[in-house]
Amino acid sequence: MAASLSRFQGALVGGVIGDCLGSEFEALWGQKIGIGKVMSFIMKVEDDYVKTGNKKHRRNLIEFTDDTAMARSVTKSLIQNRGLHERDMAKRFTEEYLREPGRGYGGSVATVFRSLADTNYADIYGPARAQFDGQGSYGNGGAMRISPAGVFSCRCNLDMQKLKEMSDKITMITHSNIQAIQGAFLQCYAVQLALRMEKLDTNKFIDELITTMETVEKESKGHECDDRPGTDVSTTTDDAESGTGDNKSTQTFCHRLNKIKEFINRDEQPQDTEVQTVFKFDISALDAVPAAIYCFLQSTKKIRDLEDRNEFERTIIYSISLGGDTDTIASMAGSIAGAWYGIELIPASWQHCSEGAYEALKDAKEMFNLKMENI
Ligand code: F2R
Ligand code: MG
Ligand code: MG
Ligand code: MG
Repeated sequence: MAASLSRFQGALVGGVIGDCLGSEFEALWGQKIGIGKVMSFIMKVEDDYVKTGNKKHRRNLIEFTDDTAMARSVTKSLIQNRGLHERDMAKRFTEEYLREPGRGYGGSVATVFRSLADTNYADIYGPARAQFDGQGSYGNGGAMRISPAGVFSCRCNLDMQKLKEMSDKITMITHSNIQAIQGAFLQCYAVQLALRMEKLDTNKFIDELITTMETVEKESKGHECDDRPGTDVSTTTDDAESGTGDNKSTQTFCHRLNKIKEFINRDEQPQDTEVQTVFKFDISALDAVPAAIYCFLQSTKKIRDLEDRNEFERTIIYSISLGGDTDTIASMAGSIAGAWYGIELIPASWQHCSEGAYEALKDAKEMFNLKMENI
């Protein structure tokens, strides 16, 4: 079944809202946030909307960050070119960064943009490959912007393999590390799946992600999807050293996805500390993407202290409350939730206060109305 306009809009606007609202808490690394603090902030946003209504000049517009800046480039490039045009995409990322470098970009990705501009885009993928002494960035910057590609894929019926090719190419413009590439694909595929699934079945959803990532991780040499001790799948810090009890065998997307399945099938909502220990909510793609998927799926059920909030609202508030990379995780969870529930579940007040939400609404319509025969 073809996805509706409402779900296209939900996916793109949901991503912007998560970024804007989550960015208020992004700087609080290591601090406990919790539902109470997020709710105080959300209630101020909603109160402000009641006072200012639909006035054209919004008083407290919350600015979007790099997540939305880059996602917008993905959206606009795919629309303009009716598909992937790597040079155009790289140019949009770079020009956007050079126009507004203060949007809270990752610590190292600016090097890629400067190098692309300095070399006049001679080698689109070269600068990213050179990052971190040739290891490439494992940051979540590829995943945080990829959702529009998942939406676009529903317009031109891309199968899994073609979607992966597109996602990989968009990601590799800035991120060449295998974890960043796989994490971006997982996010992209989750958005596509949310858009095309007719019935809300969380176990079917997570099972399809697990099956898909088993294939993806098996195909990547040295990244087998199993828990054999010693499987060398990580270029991040071995968590055994950091006292979390993890080891390299847990550093796969499949391992995290299976944890999600276990968590969402419990009778009781897991304690925050347990969730944070397993998913970490960090800046790496391996931590952030499963964290976002978990928040979305757990929020299909009631969340403690959020009994009077709808499923989309729960997804965003719960994601932010768990701390860490709040803008990015809420943005990715927001895209999946928006794709699943549609624009109707996104409060008008949240859209009103978030810079870029109305533009995302328009972009989604444009993408939805693309003529199939031209693609
Ligand atoms: N940068 C942030 N948040 C920090 C606070 C911003 C604040 N508002 C401000 O303005 O100062 N958020 C944004 O960055 C994340 C996406 O990052 P991206 O695009 O992946 O960037 P980068 O630079 O490639 O990687 C991020 C950091 O990860 C570490 N790292 C990555 N790969 C590594 C490797 N192979 N070896 C060692 N370290 C590696 C580095 O510390 C990088 O700087 C999103 O959260 C977005 O919201
Ligand atoms: Mg950001
Ligand atoms: Mg950094
Ligand atoms: Mg972030």
